[in-house]
Amino acid sequence: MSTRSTGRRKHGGTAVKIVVTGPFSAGKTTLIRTISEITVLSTEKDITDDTKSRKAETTVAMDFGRITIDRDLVLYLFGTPGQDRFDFMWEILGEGMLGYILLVDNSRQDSLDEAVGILAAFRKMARVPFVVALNRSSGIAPDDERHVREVLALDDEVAVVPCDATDRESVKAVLLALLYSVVDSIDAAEPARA
Ligand SMILES: Nc1nc2c(ncn2[C@@H]2O[C@H](COP(=O)(O)OP(=O)(O)OP(=O)(O)O)[C@@H](O)[C@H]2O)c(=O)[nH]1
Ligand SMILES: [Mg+2]
Repeated sequence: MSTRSTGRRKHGGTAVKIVVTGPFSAGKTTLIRTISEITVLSTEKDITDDTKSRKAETTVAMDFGRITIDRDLVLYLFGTPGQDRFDFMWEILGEGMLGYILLVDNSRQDSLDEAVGILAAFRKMARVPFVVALNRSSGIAPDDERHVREVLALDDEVAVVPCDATDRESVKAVLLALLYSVVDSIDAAEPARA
């Protein structure tokens, strides 16, 4: 499948697709709502199974938001469902993405464990840049980062960044980390001509 596509927009800027994925209740919908300049289209439904004790609603199809970086670049943000009974949506939403954010709830070990399978599915789907954002954390201790890198088997070039999905500046920093990774991957693929 195609792994990277960009759309030219009317005024000449570029629109790219970014996916926000991660385990159940990691904060994906919150992150997109925090940063989006348009009202986020969310498909949340009441939870009826035993995960109800954790929260009332879950994303069943997708979240959709938009953020204009500057006149040349607009990001379309697609949030996935976190529950694996909706995992058929991951591939649909991943089609054509420039890169993705793997959001993990840093306050719960089971969130990191759940992220392993999601990352495996995304890596299989597309070889595009991604960053790991640790939600509900203002900073990351070196030991915590080592642990996350080990559990997710991350290459050195994959950034692991702290995140507060309720804070606009924090979400911006996560998106920037992803955009830097995208630029680095383009530089690596196209070495400067002598
Ligand atoms: N304190 C704090 N709460 C957060 C943060 N991010 C999310 N939450 C809360 O955590 C709960 C889950 O957040 P959601 O945004 O629904 O998580 P999700 O990843 O979209 O969940 P699913 O779609 O069910 O997988 C909500 O009650 C949020 O208000 C955060 O950074 N800090
Ligand atoms: Mg959600």
